[in-house]
Amino acid sequence: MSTEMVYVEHCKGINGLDKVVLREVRGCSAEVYLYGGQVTSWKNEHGEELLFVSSKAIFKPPKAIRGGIPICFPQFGSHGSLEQHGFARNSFWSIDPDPSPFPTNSSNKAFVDLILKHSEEDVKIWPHRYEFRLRVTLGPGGDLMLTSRIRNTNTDGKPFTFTFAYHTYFSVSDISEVRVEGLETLDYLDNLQNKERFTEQGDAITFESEVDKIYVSTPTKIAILDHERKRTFVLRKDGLPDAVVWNPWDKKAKAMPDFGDDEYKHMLCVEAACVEKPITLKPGEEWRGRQELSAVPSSYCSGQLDPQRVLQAG
Ligand code: TA6
Repeated sequence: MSTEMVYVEHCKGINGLDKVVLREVRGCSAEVYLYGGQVTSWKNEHGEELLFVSSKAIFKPPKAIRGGIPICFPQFGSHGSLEQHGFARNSFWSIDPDPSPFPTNSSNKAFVDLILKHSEEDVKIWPHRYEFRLRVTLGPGGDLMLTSRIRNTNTDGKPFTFTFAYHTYFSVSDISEVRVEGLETLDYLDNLQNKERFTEQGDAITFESEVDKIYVSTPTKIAILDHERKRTFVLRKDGLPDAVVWNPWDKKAKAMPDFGDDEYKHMLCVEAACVEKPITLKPGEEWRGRQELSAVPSSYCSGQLDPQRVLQAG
C-alpha cells in the first residue's frame, strides 16, 4: 500500500460541497471550501482545531459559513447596494487552472489556488470586472498563509474601489482569559458607537463584553494569547493596514441563528483588513494582501511570556 504523502486532496464536504484538504507531514491540516473560498479548518500536529466554526453553521448557499476565515470582498461592512461583507463569501470559487506565478516557496507542497471572477449576477450590483486569485498554503511548520491577488479587468477603462478583510475566527478556550497584544495605544473606529474614533488604552486588550472595533494603521504582527491553553496565535499581515476585533458577546450571540448562545465564550475574530482607506485599482492594476497565522505554545502566566518578545520574534 502506498505510503505516499497526500498533500492536497479534492473531496466533498458538508452537504456535498466541494472542498480541498491540505496536509503536512507532521499531521497538521487545513480545509478550504470552494463555496466562499473559505478556510473552515486549521489543525495543528496534534489534530487540535485552531479555528472556530459554529456548531450551527449553515453549509448551504447563499448563507455564508459561520466561522473559519470568510473573505470580505468587495466590501467590509454593510453600506450601499452590496450585502454585508460583499459577495465573495457567498460565491462559488473555482480551482485556478492557470495560477499566474505566485512567488512559490518550493518547500510548500500543501497549497491550493482558487479563483473568483465577476458573475453577471454580481455585475448587476457591483458593475465591475475583476479576477480574485486566492492561494491557501499550509506551511511545513503548520503555519497557514492566505494570499489574495485582486486585479481590475474592466474593459471600459473604469477604476474600482473596494475594502477587504480576512474575517478570521480563532478558537479560544475562554474569551475572559484571552489577551490581544499589538494594538495598544492605537486609534480605532468603534462599530458600537457609530464608528466614532477613539484611542486604545495602553496595555493588552482583554474582553468582558461585546467588542466590535476597527483598529487603523496597525503593526504587521498581532498576538492573541489564550492563557488557559497556553497557546499564542501570531497573525502576520502585509498589505492590510487595519485589524478588526470582534466578539458578539451574549446578546448578539443569541440573535444569530447560525451561532450557539454560548459560543461567544470560545471564539474571537481578529481580522487583517483594509477598511479605513479603501483600495482603488485602475484597469490592469493588481492589489495583493496576505496574512500568515501561526500557533505557538506560550507559557504565559503572570507575565512569564513577554508578549512584546512574541511580536518582535522573527
Ligand atoms: O467583523 C465584525 C463584523 O463586522 C461585526 O459587525 C458583525 O456583523 C460580524 O462582522 C459578523 O458579520 P456577519 O455578516 O458574518 O454576520
